[in-house]
Amino acid sequence: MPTPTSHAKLLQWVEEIVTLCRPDAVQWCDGSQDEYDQMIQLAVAAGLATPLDAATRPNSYLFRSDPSDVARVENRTYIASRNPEDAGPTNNWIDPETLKATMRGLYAGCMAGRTLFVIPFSMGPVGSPIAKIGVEITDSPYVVVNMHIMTRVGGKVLEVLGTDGEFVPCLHSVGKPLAPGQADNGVWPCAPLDSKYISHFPEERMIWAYGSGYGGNALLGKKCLALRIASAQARDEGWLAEHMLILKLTNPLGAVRFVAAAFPSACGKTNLAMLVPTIAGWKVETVGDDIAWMKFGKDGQLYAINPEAGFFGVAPGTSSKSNPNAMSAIARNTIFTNVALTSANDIWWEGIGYEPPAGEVIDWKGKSWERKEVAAHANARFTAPAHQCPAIAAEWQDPAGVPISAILFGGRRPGTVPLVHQALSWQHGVFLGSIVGSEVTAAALDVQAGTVRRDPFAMLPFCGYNMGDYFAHWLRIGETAGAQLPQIFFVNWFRKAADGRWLWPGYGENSRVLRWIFEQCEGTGKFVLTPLGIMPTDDALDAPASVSAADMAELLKVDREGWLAEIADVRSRHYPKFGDKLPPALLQELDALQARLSA
Ligand code: OXD
Ligand code: MN
Repeated sequence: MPTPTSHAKLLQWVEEIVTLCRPDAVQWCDGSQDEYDQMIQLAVAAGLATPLDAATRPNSYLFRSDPSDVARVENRTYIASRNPEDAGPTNNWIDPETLKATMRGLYAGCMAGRTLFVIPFSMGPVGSPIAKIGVEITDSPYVVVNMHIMTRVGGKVLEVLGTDGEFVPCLHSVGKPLAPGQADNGVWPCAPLDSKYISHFPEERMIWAYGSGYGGNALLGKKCLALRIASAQARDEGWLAEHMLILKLTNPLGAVRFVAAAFPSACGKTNLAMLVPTIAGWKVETVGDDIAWMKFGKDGQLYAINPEAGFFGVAPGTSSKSNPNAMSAIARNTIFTNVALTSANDIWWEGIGYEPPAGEVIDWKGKSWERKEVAAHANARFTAPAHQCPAIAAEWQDPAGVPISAILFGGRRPGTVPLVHQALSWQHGVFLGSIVGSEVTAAALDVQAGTVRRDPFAMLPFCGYNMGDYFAHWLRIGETAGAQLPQIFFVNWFRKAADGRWLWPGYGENSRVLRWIFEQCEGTGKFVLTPLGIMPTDDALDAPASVSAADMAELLKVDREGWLAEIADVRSRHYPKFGDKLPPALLQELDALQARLSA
C-alpha cells in the first residue's frame, strides 16, 4: 500500500516505530467501512469477536477482554514531566528518560507476528479551529474499530495535516508478540499488570501506552490526548480541556442555552447528556457525554466542542428507563465489550431493564453463567456512533462549537450538598469545582464509609499537570479581558434521607433543575441568597408529585453543621495536598464560606 502522506515528521516517526516494534506488516488506516469490516473479520478469525444476531443487532459485535484488563489502570498511568512538581501531588510522576528507556525495552520487537496500524485521527470536527490531530500507532484491530467510532479517522485528517502540520504521536501496543505460526486463538492479548504503562509526556505532547488493550488505556484519543495532553496544551494556550458533557436545552418558546457539566466517573454523565425531560415543552439534546474543549470566541463567550465522535458508555444500568436515547444509539453498528451473551446471540447486562432470557447465558468471562455472580462486568462498555443517538443536537459537529451559558459541577453526595446552588462569582465557582467529591463505601474503595473522595473538577485521573496550577489556570480564565463567563452551579442528584431513601428521583426529573439553571442564565429565575450562594426559592423548581414538601425543604436546606464539617475536611485533608501551589483565592473562598455560615 503506498504511503498516503508526505508529512516528513510523521513518516520518520512511523519508520522509527516500525524499526523498534518490528511488526510483520504496516497498514495506514483510511477510516472506510471496508477497513472497519476487514478489522472485524480479523478479530472474528482470531476468536476475539462474536457477531451478534444480525436481525436484532445489525453489524454489532461482542468482545471479551482478559479479566486482568477491564478498566483504566490509574496506578500504571504516568505523567512524565521533566520536573516532578509539574505532575503534582495527584499524578504518578516518573522521570521521562528513565521511563522511555524502560518502555523502549518493552516495545523492542513487541509487534512480532502482528500488523502495525497507523491511525490518523481528529479530535473534534475535521478542520475546526478547536480540533486537534493525533496519530495512533497500534497493533490492535480492536483499537482500530473503536477509534473509527470514537474519533474521525482517515484521509481528510491527513489532508488537514498537510506536509508539516502538528500532531500528537500516540504509540500503543498490546504487548503480546506472536511467535511464528502462533495466533491469539481467542485469548485477549495484553501484558501483565506490572508491565502495563499508560505514559504521557506533556512537554513533548506525546503518549506511549503498552500492555493494555482496553478503553481509556488503549483508545488514546480519549482520556490520554483529549484530557491529559490537551489540559496541558489548554493551560499554555488559554483554553479549557475538561471532563464534561455538553447538552443543549431548549425552552417551550424555542430559546436555547448550552450547558457543560463535570461529574466524576460513574455519576451519570451519559444519562444527563441524553435526558428526557419530564416537564412539558422542554427539550434536552446531546452535544457530548464525556469531554468538552472550550475556547473563547470573538464575542467573549466560551465555545465548546465535543472532541469525540462516539460514546464509550458503561453498559450495566443502562436501560430504556434510565436512558432510552442510549438504548436507541446502541441498536446497531455497536461494539460491546464484556457484556453477557444470550442464546439468541443478543447482549444482556444487569440493570438492562428486563430479566435475563431463559436458556444459556454466557457471562463476560466466556463461561456459562451460573446466575450467581454478575453476568456483565461492572465496567462493561458499548462503543456507539454519536450520530445514532436520537437526541443528538444539530450543532454537535459545528466546527465553531456551541456557546456555553452554564457550567455544572457535581458528585454523589448523600448528605450536606443541596440539590442545586449557584456560585456568587467565577472565583466562587472555581472554589466549588476544586472541592468536588463523591461519597464512597468501604467495600468499593478501601476508605472509611461515608468519607468523601475528592475529585476536583472531576479531573483527578485526567489532569496532565499539577492540579494546583490547574486551579490557577481556571482562575486566570476568569480574568480574560472581555470574557462573558458562564454561570457556575453545583448540583447533587444523590441526596438521601436519614432512613436511606433517595430524596430526589433524578433522571428525567433533573430537567426541573436544568429549567431553573436556564432561567438563572436568562435572569428570570426565582432565587434567594444563602450562605452557600444563590439558591432556588421553595417553589422555584415546581417539585415532582413524588417529592413531598418536607423532602423538597430538605433538598434545599442549608446544612450548616454538614458544611462546617465539609470546610474542616477541605482545610485539613484536601487543600494541604497542593502546598504552595494552592491559589490563595481558593482559601479566601473557603474562609468566606465559613464566615457566611457562622454569621
Ligand atoms: C470514562 C471514565 O470512561 O470517566 O469516561 O472513566
Ligand atoms: Mn469519563
